[in-house]
Amino acid sequence: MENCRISTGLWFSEKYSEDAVFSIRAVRQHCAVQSKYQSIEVYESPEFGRFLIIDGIMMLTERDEFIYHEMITHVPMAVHPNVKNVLVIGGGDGGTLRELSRYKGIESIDIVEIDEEVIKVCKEFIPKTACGFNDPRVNVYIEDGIKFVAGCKDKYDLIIVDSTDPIGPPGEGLFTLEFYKNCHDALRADGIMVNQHGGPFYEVDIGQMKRSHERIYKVFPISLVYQANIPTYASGIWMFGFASKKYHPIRDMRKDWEGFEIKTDYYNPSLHIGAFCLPTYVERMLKECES
Ligand code: AG3
Repeated sequence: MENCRISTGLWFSEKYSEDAVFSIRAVRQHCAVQSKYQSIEVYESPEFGRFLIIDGIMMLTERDEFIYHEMITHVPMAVHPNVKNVLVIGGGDGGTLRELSRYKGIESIDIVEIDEEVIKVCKEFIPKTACGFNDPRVNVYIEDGIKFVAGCKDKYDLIIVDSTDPIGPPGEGLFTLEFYKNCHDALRADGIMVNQHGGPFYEVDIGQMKRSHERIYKVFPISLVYQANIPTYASGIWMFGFASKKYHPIRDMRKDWEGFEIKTDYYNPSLHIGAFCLPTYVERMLKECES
């Protein structure tokens, strides 16, 4: 069977556990940088286009990044009735900024990225997402997001935590109770926080998902988890946290989102509702964290 054979060449592999890996054939490595914080690589692949790896973990591919960036952005934007000031923590590739920039009503978008190298690399090699930095409403802060939010009170309508995984700095501090409390306080009385929430399948990802939910649940009166199918993240199912002071993600959905006429390839209002319906094994794990 010709199509079952693995050809030789340059393969990028991410280890999902001791016993499972995911591999993508690359035809070229565009860059490999060791910043003060992490290793950053960009490859070119026939199947997924360019892809960004940080510390050996897949951050995005050109082919499926739309799923992650649409879901982390349009879900809260389709709930909050009047988002004017947004804070993005992490997200140095610019994909979340690109999606936010589609909303004319937003007045300012602050992004706090700790690692300037991520922005530089993406501006050079991944313009598909880095174009998000071109919006004049975007203000870039090269700082530690943890410290940045600790200094903000009652300032944002929406905070999007577009972080790496909580394995070592800089990602780790973005999953602590203290950080979530600070995000809560940095939001206005009807603010929403959305975060990258780990995966429900492999052991390391489950740990991240459970810890995140356990802590966010303690801090926000409304704390729900939603999913998206992301082919290049471990197991293909990935979670987002929806934490809110006032609005419920389904009951308070805007009726007029389609009126914005934003062209999406994954998100739509029916899927928005469906994304909060979780598989039983995931629901069960999340329930365990809610005591
Ligand atoms: N933010 C990182 C997602 C982490 C995915 N983790 C994983 N696959 N183990 C994505 C960057 C896109 N803005």
